[in-house]
Amino acid sequence: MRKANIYYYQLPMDSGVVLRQNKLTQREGWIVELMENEQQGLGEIAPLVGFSKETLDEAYAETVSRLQTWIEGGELECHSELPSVAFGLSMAQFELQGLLGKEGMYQVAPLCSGDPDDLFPVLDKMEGEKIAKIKVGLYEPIRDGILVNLFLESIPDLQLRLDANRAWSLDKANQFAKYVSPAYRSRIRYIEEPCKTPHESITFAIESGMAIAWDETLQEAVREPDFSFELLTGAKSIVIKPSLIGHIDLCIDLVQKAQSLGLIAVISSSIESSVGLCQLARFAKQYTPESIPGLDTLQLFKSQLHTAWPGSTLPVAKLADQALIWRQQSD
Ligand code: OSB
Ligand code: MG
Repeated sequence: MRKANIYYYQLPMDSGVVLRQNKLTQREGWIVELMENEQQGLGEIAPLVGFSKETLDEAYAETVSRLQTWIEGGELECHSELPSVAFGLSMAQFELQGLLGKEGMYQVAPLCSGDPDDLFPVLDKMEGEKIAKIKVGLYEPIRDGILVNLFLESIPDLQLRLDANRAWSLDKANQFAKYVSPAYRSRIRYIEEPCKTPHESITFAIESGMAIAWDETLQEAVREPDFSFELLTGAKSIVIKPSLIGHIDLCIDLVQKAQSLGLIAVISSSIESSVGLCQLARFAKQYTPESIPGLDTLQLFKSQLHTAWPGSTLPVAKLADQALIWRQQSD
């Protein structure tokens, strides 16, 4: 017998979370629950406002039609033009089939605001490499350069991932690079999307000698009909956000292509609830055990959902207390 449920969740966020132009005061999405032969699989389908092209309603409509076919005995079609749907359905099926590893990589790269003092206690608890992520490009490049120097100077074994979200012109990116002491540059693992265009970012990488990573460019590239991974090799790393990329088979394929070409793949969050986030930690342990995932986004929530992130002190809301919007079972 097959059973499927779709829950709607709404979780309060820390009031200070700003994403692009939007202030995110709550996060909402769908949790799909599949059951068959005493097995269960969960999937989170949560388009992120400002980042996903699809809306919550579009994702819901597509999800219902896929689940309906599955309940009637057909295949669960997990491929979709809507990345959040492809990710959530494929992950639910992956878990249902027992293919998702049990262990997770819960050691993540801390996302830090502006103060090195906040980072010390977190880094103290990190085993192995100490890697943190800082957003840049929000203020003047000189300020970012000074801040990065300050972090690297005050924490000698720290390495940084920076993320400019395409904020800089080539000129501003070069100004930033100029302000980072040459002695510290090698401790910047990469800058994600430094410039407005991928072309400028590559020019920046060549001119400055600093490594770059693709995030937005990867999301755009995989949607191209004649996508070729080779076009991405100007970067040192790729950041894979499965909710924005799509089917986990595509994510696995990207990880393997990256590894075969000497790029590092970093599994990252699209601010999923702890349901999706814990699955991403398990996925990262399974497929990218060498690279610390970018999953430090639970701290943006006021509550977890269903699955508790190891070590988190946030309260855990029950799935059964969320709105059960749709349910079906086969005869
Ligand atoms: O800019 O990389 C981003 C989360 C949601 C939307 C966009 C971004 C992010 C993150 C996730 O930064 C955390 C990480 O990558 O470490
Ligand atoms: Mg990014």
